[in-house]
Amino acid sequence: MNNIQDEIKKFESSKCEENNVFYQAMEEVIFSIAPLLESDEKYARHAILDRLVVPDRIIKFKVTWLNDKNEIQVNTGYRVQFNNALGPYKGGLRFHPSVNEGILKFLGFEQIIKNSLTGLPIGGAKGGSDFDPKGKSNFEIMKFCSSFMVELHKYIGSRIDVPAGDIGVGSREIGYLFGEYKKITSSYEGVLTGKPFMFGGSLMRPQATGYGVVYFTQTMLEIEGKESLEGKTCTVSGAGNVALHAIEKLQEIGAIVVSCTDSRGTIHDPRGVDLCLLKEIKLQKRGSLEGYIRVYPEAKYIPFEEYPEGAHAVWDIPCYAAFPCATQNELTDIDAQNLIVNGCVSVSEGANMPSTHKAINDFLSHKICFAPAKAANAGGVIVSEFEMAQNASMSKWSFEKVDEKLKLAMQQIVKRVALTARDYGVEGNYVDGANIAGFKRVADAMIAEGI
Ligand code: NDP
Ligand code: 2IT
Repeated sequence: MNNIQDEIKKFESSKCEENNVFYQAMEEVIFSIAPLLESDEKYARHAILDRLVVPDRIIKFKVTWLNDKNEIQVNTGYRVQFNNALGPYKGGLRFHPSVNEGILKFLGFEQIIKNSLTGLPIGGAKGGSDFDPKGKSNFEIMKFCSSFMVELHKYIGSRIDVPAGDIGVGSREIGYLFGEYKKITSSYEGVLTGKPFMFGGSLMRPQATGYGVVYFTQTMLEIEGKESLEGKTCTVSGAGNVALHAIEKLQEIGAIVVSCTDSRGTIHDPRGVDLCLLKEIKLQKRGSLEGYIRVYPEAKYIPFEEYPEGAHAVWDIPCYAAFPCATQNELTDIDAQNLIVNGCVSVSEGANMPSTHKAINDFLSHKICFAPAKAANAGGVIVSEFEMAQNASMSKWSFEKVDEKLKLAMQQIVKRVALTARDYGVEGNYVDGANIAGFKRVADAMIAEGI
């Protein structure tokens, strides 16, 4: 391996639009780990970077299924098995029309470093399909999931690769996928996590990512000598699994959450959002957030198209702490400037890579406490690993036990990241701290395992 600039040049020359988000994720890691690579030549000698940025394999397959009108539908399915140096491939499945190989490579790459940071024995992977679950009946979801698993089952297993949920994939989809896996293989094993509780799911898996982001933020604010979240105004984006559970925990600890978003618009309710109503609209009815203002006409609904290009209404609301929990690149440099000008003290990423590169640089240069996704949203995969442990030992842990272990794991990640940043001369920079600590563990395992 040559120097960092050569590495970047090499990746630049092979860039294509589909891979933009993958390069964004990769470049961030490469820049962060430069001091580690310079201080220890073994990583170059073992060509770790060259080996780490190429997935072990990418599985791509056709998914054919029948809709409710008995018409044949065709989608593409993927599984990117990125790296299993630390344990079985592990990472979610995303069902969304935007899914392509580049998005799954970015998510799989982030997952390697995230899973490494947890200190648990799990490798990195991601998968999914361009299938759009919106507007589909339960039967259509079931038929799609069955067809998807007819192909995917060949490549997964409780000690091989253990998929879970992500955007568009929750316990309903995991249930159908598990049912089909069991039918094909006759094996009742913990091959997927995020299962419904009644057949092997862990208590608290649905809450884990959202709660974990809040636990991370509490510890980070304490370490950085900032005021706690209690009584503070917080903004959250998204209105799915991660966002709603982040809101739930924030409200439980006494913060006032004044916003959420979905793919069409933003709700701003200065008195604090009504979480029960949000759950009814988004989880039960799977509807649009616009329904919120029919119940609370004094709240504001701002459709996305009504906001200037490149900016988002949710990040223009004054807050103490911001929690982007929807999707990648949903927080731009314009949004970062708005948050900074409005006095925001901390930004914690619940979604994967929600902040653009420029936005992150703005936060870091203004000394905003910035919790990067691969550290802050690790709660989901941590409880997934707890689910694997429960399945393997045929046991069930109580809600309190899982919650306690999750809290401890998140606190340990914050400390690991903060200490690593300090050791490498970038105190307070949790981006570099997370990338260096996550990279180092997986790189050392790769060296010990040989080529
Ligand atoms: P869900 O499908 O439950 O929810 C996604 C939410 O984000 C929905 O409200 C959706 O709106 C909204 N959304 C999706 N795309 C956009 C967009 N382009 N602009 C604005 N809003 C959008 O997914 P999750 O909550 O599980 O995932 C959210 C993020 O968290 C993702 O980045 C995911 O990778 C990450 N993550 C998830 C984990 C998990 O355990 N589930 C673990 C760690 C990270 P609508 O309702 O209109 O579709
Ligand atoms: O991005 C993520 O960490 C997830 N979607 C959860 C992965 C998992 O295996 O639980």
